[in-house]
Amino acid sequence: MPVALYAHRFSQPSRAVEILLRELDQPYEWHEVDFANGETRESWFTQRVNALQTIPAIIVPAAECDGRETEFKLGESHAILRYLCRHAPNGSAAAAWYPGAADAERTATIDLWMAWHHNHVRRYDMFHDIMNLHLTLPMLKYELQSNVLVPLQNALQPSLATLESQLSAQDGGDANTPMLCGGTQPTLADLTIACELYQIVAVGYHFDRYPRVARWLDTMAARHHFREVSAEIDDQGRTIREASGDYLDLDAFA
Ligand SMILES: N[C@@H](CCC(=O)N[C@@H](CS)C(=O)NCC(=O)O)C(=O)O
Repeated sequence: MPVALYAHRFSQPSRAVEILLRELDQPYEWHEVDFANGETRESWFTQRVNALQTIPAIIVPAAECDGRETEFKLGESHAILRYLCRHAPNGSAAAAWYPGAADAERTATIDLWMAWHHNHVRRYDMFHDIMNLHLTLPMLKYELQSNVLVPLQNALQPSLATLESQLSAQDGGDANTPMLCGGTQPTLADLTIACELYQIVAVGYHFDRYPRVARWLDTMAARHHFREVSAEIDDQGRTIREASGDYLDLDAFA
């Protein structure tokens, strides 16, 4: 039996996990969880899947675990991403994303950017409030833009500047786009941060003021599995832009 993935395509950490499973060519059983309507807080989910009440979450059947007689459950996307790389049947593909003991320094650098992701880029996640603005009454939309989205936009700028400077210090060779931890092979750090930023790009925000970030994100988004798993967020972004784009400052990072 394959790994069971509990997730939703509108959830950034869910997309990161699903893209990695595909990149590692690892079969999975898909279970969509309607997190926006509170399904992660229902007792079946809390008891059977993830006591932390969030997606993504995975359940690894006992037969797939190292010597365990019971299934193994795991939440928190970063923990899941690392676990999948450590236990992937295709070890060499996994090592490219997260080398582990084979390269302690590169792994530590990936860990650093993953930790940074949660405290910076994700902390100023705008998509959640863009959705709130999209779903609310027109008379409240300007208020949400100025009271909620502008502070998030401003708080995100230093993180984008940090990413710009990290990328400018990497060498991808003449024709290639460098990745966050050097070279042109993306790692878990690129995956998790790119999934986060991509969802506001899908709405129509662009990062012209941070050209290296823009180029890096384009390169990540052009990957086959990234594109496929992002199809729903692309559609949702387009819908928001068409219906509510006038209320958003889509040039905030231009
Ligand atoms: N730090 C967690 C964040 C997970 C998270 O916030 N998931 C959201 C969807 S993007 C969720 O499940 N929300 C449901 C809720 O808060 O009720 C991770 O990386 O997995």
